[in-house]
Amino acid sequence: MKELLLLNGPNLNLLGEREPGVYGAVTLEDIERQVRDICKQEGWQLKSFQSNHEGDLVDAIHEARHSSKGIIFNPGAYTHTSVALRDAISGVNVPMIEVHISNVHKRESFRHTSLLSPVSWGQIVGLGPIGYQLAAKAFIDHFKEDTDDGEAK
Ligand code: DHK
Repeated sequence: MKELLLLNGPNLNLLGEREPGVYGAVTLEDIERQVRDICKQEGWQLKSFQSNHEGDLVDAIHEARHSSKGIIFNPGAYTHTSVALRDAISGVNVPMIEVHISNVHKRESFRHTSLLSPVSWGQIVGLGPIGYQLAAKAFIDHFKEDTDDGEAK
């Protein structure tokens, strides 16, 4: 079965209570359920992981190279700082869609730069939590003719 990895970085475990004016009322659990439902309907499997620790996110990206067709990734604040996460994405042959709930370009200038965007397949920014679902649909559509389930041989 084809698999997607839903990866969330620091502070995204607090969705629903964290700055609701910026990030909304939807929790990470809600997002995982919504994305999992889309995957299920299309015969895909979803793996989901959140961490507040950069190295754990690097490890999850490395693991994805054995199993996942694509990575839906909100790196949180690491978007703007992490060479390690950028190198991890560059180092695995798994396309990544970068998702931001808020429109980072309307916010503080330090959020305008993403170290990850140049190594992403695409970005979805500022559409709220539905961005994660749109990313899943984009992957599923992209791989619809692909019969390889992505598992390591
Ligand atoms: C989430 C964060 O935690 C911030 O550090 C980013 C991003 C924006 C978001 O909009 O999902 O700057």
